[in-house]
Amino acid sequence: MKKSLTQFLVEQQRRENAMPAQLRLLIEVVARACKVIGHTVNKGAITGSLGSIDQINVQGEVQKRLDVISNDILLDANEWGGNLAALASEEMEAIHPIPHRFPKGEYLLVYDPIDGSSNIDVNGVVGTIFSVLKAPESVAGREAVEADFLQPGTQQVAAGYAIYGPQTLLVLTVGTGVHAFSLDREMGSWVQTADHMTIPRATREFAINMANHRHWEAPMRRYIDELVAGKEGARAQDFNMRWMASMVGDVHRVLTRGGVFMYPTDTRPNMQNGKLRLMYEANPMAFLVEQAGGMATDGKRRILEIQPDSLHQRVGVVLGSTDEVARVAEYLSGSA
Ligand code: AHM
Ligand code: MG
Repeated sequence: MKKSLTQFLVEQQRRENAMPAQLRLLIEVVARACKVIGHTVNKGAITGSLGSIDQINVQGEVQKRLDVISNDILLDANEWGGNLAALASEEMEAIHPIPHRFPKGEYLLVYDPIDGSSNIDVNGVVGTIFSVLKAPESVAGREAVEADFLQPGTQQVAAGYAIYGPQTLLVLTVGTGVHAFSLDREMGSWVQTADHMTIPRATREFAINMANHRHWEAPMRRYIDELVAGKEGARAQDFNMRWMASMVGDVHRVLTRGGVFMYPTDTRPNMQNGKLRLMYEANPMAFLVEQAGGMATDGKRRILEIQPDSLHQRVGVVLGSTDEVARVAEYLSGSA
């Protein structure tokens, strides 16, 4: 019989430097919520979950109905369980401390309930990204505040994503490699289908939104132009391009067969800090990518070492196969 998520987590708990029981329970609750989100994504128009609602989120983006539904599913599943001191999400401007009627736990959960929202209505790949941090000890005697969340990604104790594609998968790290679990719909359980996923150092595949080419800084344009020039250019080899407009989908491909994924900062006034969010997009993905032997940088700094100064802060992202990520970083830092 294949290993279930529960068995995997119990084994992690029994290791030396074991994962605490509260963290295991928290991951189980998140995984359960992702099953419900996956079910809702799958039902689509049958249950009326597609389309936009008349509401703008903190990022100034029109919220999709599924963004709001999925945010509520994660909130409802997690707030009563006693594992968290607070939650925060792309879809909520402020953090959500655990209400007084529920016991408070030791962890903080940050998530993007539906990443790749523009894919919802076209039946493209979407996912849920999450990151778990330990709350400062002082939180035991007071209400959690945003400052408690502002820890660099190196402090994450778990991170992962659920991907709602042809198969529904949960890809997880608790700092002991990257492991994938497939949702067996008939059984209703997560079954381990990959362990110690690794990203090859070298790749000939890249992912970037080429429509932004004219806005990029010169070093970024140089790097991509060299890839596109293929055999006839400076790299003397052909590269292939993929872009799913869903970070979960694109990063899943990178974890599966290698590649370099980029959403760089650019010269537009609203893009000088990039598009993707540090705390619930870049950090969890950077943790996974590093655990799989890859590299993740904003072009100049290791993403996991960036000290956040606000919950919804954005960051440039270059991640994946080490040889290519290192080359982009060299170009961007002016050392090549
Ligand atoms: P979202 O969280 O609002 O869905 O935005 C993040 C998404 C990423 O999943 C994806 O890599 C990127 O935005 C796509 O951007 P673009 O529409 O510029 O291709
Ligand atoms: Mg989103």
